[in-house]
Amino acid sequence: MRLKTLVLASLSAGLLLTSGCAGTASAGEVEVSAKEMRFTPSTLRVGAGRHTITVHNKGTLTHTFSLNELGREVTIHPGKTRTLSVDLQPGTYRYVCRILDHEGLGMHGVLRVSAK
Ligand SMILES: [Cu+2]
Repeated sequence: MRLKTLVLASLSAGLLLTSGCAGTASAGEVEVSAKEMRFTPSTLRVGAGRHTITVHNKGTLTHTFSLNELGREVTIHPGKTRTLSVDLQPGTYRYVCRILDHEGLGMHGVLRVSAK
């Protein structure tokens, strides 16, 4: 599913993008859900540049969304939403939950950033 047009339209309209099952976006908003014990989607694809990653905790435990290589992290309590603004260079970055052994239990994903 190509989201570029939708993302741009959503941004210009000031609407919240609800990407649902899609894990691809070219600019702006990226949405991730955290729930025991996985992130959805577990692969995110974006173009290089500045992005706001919105993380929804739909579970019953506290989780983190941690981009260890970038030294960036948010902690999200159950039922809450946190956002993280990141300036992304092309590359592949792993995101994990750093609570206890959540990563080992499946809370990890990959953020793939392509050159524009
Ligand atoms: Cu967790």
